[in-house]
Amino acid sequence: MKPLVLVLNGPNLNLLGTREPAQYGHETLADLAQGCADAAHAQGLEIEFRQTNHEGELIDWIHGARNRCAGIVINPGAWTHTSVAIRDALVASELPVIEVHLSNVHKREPFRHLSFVSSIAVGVICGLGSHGYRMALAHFADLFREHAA
Ligand code: CA2
Repeated sequence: MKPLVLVLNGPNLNLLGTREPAQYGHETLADLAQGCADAAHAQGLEIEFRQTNHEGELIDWIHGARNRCAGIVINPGAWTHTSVAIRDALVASELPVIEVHLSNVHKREPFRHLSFVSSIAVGVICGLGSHGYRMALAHFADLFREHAA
C-alpha cells in the first residue's frame, strides 16, 4: 500500500490565483492540488489535499491523521504565526511534518518571522511557490523508502 500524506492548507489560501499574484503567484488552489497529485503519483505516494478557513476543522483533520497517515505537509497560512493549538495537534499526531510557505516569510513583515510550527517540523520550505509542496512530497517519498528498506 502507498504511504498516505495529508497536505493541509490554512486560511485564505482558497483565494490563490485571484489576488496578490506578486506575493503568491498565479496558480489557483485547484492548480496547486493538481500539481501535488501529479507529484505524489510520480513518487508513489497517496495524498489527501485540503484547505480550510476554520482552525478547529484543521485541528480535527490533524487528529484524524494519527495512525492513518505517514506524514503531513502543512501550509498553516497566518495560523503559522499565531496558533499554539495547531502546533500541539501536530505534536499529538506523532507524524513527521513538513512546513511549507509559498512566499519567503523571512523577507516579509517581522510578525511573519515567528512560526509556532517550525521547531517541531522535520523541515521548512518557503519562498519557492508551489514547488515547495512538490519538494516536501519528494522528501517524504525518500524518507518512507529509507524506512521501508
Ligand atoms: O507564504 C505563505 O504560504 C503564507 O503561509 C501565506 C499566508 C500568510 O499569512 C503567511 O504569512 C505566509 C496567507 C495566505 C493568504 O493567501 C492569499 C492568496 C491570495 C490572495 C490573498 C491571500
